[in-house]
Amino acid sequence: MISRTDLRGALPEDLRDVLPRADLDVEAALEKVRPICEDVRHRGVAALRELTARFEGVELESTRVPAEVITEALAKLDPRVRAALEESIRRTRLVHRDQARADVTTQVVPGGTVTERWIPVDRVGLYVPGGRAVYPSSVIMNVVPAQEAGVASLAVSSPAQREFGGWPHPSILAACALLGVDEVYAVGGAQAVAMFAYGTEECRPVAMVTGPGSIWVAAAKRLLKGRIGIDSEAGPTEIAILADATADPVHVAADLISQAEHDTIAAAVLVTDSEELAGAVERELPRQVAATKHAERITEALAGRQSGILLVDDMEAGLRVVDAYAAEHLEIQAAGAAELAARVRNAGAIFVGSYAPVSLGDYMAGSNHVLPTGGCACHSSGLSVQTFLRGVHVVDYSREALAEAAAHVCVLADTEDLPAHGAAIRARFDGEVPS
Ligand code: HSO
Ligand code: ZN
Repeated sequence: MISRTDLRGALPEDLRDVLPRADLDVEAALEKVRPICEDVRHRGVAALRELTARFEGVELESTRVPAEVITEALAKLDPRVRAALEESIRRTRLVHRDQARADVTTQVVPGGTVTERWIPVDRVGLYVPGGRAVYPSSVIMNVVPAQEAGVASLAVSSPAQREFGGWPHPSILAACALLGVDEVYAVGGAQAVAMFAYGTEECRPVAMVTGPGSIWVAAAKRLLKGRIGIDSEAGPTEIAILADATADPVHVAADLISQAEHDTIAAAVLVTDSEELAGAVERELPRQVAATKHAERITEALAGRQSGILLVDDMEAGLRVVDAYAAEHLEIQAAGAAELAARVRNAGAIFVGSYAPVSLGDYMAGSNHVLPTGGCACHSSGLSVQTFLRGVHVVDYSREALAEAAAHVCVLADTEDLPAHGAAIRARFDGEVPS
């Protein structure tokens, strides 16, 4: 059901060759989404209507979801689901509120200061997938950090669904209502990203698009990056577990399965120095998979080349492997889990010990679940308040403070053969370099 690779003995210098990884070809998808984005750019709502009819089989009256459809979705929401969403919002807000950045002023010289001012992005478009993956929890994970950052204008887009009157899934709409988001569009895939980037007759353009999605959404984000800001490209879900002989194989198997449940190309990786645990997990997986609702999908994900059990000599080697893998989610189920976790350098989020499974983080830990995948955790972070802020340097120097810097500026300007730079300084001192 899951492959096993023995990495005991000397680990290769470049671990990337031996790590399980799907090859997701976003580049190839670019060529397919380019004409879609161009079409939306030039024909706006007419293009969106045609694309929605083609891909979703829905004839849209308008791309914007009417207010009463959103209100009704909340009114009909199962009270248990409502309570869980509200508690998730509360916890996520607690964590993200603490991420607020204070402006910092540095006095560089007397009379010369630089202030870093944090300014929220003005308008953000949040993409929420539909189809098989209908995640109201992802609405929370996108909206809360944007709101806590102070983003003034927020729009959500999610695919039109035939079985729900042509509007996005009601649980998505209800989550929007709970979060106070009333600008929602029934547009999915690459065309939603293009709608946000270029704007249409019904949707003002945004400065930034965030949120997970299919390979088409990832490709559209890559294509339109620059025109719009994006969060990191979200690929299929990944879980890596670093575990030793003390880990409970029942927990380990359950957690691998939990993320494999997302997608046939989701990745589930166990890194362990215990042959016994590896064997126990191998025996446990089929037993648990057989009892799950999405057994077929999970089996395919576990058996895929992106998943596997990696046997290492010890936890030191394990740390090297998980750092090279840079998982979206990394669980540490081992003795001294907190100490090991403190030494990890590359992971989207780290889950410490037996009682912090990824599923908790997906819904209720307060942490964010929109995280870098595909190894991007070595250079990027998950969604946070910071994602939606820009740090702007505000430079304020007095005449005296400029005079004091003038000679150095002029020397460097001459060194770079940019004499007009120096002249701009001298112009303030009657053409002379003040001494
Ligand atoms: N594990 C997914 C998020 C999610 N799980 C949503 C359940 N619903 C990516 O972090
Ligand atoms: Zn999940």
